[in-house]
Amino acid sequence: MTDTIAAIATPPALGAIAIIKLSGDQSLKILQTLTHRQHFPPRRAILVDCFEPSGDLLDQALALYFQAPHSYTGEDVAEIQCHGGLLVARLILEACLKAGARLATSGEFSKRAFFNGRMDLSQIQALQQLIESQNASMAKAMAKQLKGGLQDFVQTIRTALLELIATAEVLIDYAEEDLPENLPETLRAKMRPTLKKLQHTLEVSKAKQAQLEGYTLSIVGKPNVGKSSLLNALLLQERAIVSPLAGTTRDTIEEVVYLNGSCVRLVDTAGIREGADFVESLGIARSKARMQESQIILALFDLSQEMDAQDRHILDLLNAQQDKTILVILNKSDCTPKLDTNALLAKLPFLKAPPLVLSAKESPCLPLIQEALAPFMQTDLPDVILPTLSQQEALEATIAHLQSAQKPLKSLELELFAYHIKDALESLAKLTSPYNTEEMLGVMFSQFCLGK
Ligand SMILES: Nc1nc2c(ncn2[C@@H]2O[C@H](COP(=O)(O)OP(=O)(O)OP(=O)(O)O)[C@@H](O)[C@H]2O)c(=O)[nH]1
Ligand SMILES: [Mg+2]
Repeated sequence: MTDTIAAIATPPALGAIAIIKLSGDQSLKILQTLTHRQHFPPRRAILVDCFEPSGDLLDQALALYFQAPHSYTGEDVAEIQCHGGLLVARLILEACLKAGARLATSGEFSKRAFFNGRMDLSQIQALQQLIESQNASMAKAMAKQLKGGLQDFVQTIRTALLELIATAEVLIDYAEEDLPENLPETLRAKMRPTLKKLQHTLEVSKAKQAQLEGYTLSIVGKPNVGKSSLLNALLLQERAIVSPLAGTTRDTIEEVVYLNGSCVRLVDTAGIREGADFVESLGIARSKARMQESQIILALFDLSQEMDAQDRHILDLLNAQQDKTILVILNKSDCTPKLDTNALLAKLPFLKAPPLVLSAKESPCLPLIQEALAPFMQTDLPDVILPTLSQQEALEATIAHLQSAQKPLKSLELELFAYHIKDALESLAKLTSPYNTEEMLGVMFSQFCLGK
């Protein structure tokens, strides 16, 4: 990979600056060609003029040169920060291409960083998740991981497993009567904290997936309870049509809001009722589907009306969604109350949050709902979180191998025990590096003094 790649690193939109990046052996030479300037001390911002090959001036810019291996990719890297806009950066990029660079493919800078050992796989993945993250605390966790948090985690587990193998291997050749008493229990006890740690990390990683992807919150209820009014109140704008006619909203309406530090997809749904016409029924089917896909449900009931069959139908639907965060909202608190709220809540004994009494018309809905949902949108994240499915699978495999290792312990088959632990090590290595596990194990074992 000795060719030099170039790309515009900033989004194609109007902004104050745009950045063109170069990486590869020719980076400095291309920079010199473009700027008609020879001297670029590394890691210094230099004010330069950028010229087209024809000699026409393109822009005044800041240029930075990073000498290999002290750069993001580990190669010679140059950056040109020019004025933002749709055209200037493109023209500078074209000039770079004419001067000998090749257009980079997506992710190619990071790929080079990986192959040059500047970042391991976990850091690349953390970087990707950091860019994609929809929520502030997840972004922080990923930034930590980018600095090597996952590597430290893997290293700690690896050391613990290597110790287990060492203990087992020393004893493999011993006659059974010479083995220490309670050996299976000793080894199992040694293994327990590691296994617990892995299981906890897996659980948390799966549970926090929603925080990475952003929550979906659906507003459900029978027709006319004020769902669209609540959506508008939360968006602080008249997004959905509100009317006293039951069945006003016929399709789902979705908007993204920023709630408790997370991007939340807010879904207003068609009021759920029996006996609706064909089109409304299609809308109702969508309401139910969106409700099932949500992590959080705002279930609306009308305080100004007595409970009816439609409300009871909603209660049945909620009963089938007990694993979700359900916030019951008793709306129209500005009207004379007729709803028997005790009877209603008795049908929902599994609720984790107390019901919220409000008026979508008159209450400050956004702060009220934000506060009510805060405990369910916890933003404290552990040091290590595995955001990708392949990492979660690697961890699951590690746990499975450790569990398999427990069986041969009973019959004191130490060789088989060590074999499973080695498998666990191999799966564990996939968290940070997808290949070369064989070689890595070789190095690790050579550092480890068996029989000590
Ligand atoms: N008094 C009072 N009226 C409300 C309140 N919230 C909504 N309404 C009224 O209730 C009626 C229905 O409101 P919508 O927001 O359209 O109700 P919806 O649940 O979206 O209804 P569908 O889309 O038909 O399912 C409208 O006339 C609203 O003005 C409230 O808190 N107090
Ligand atoms: Mg509506």
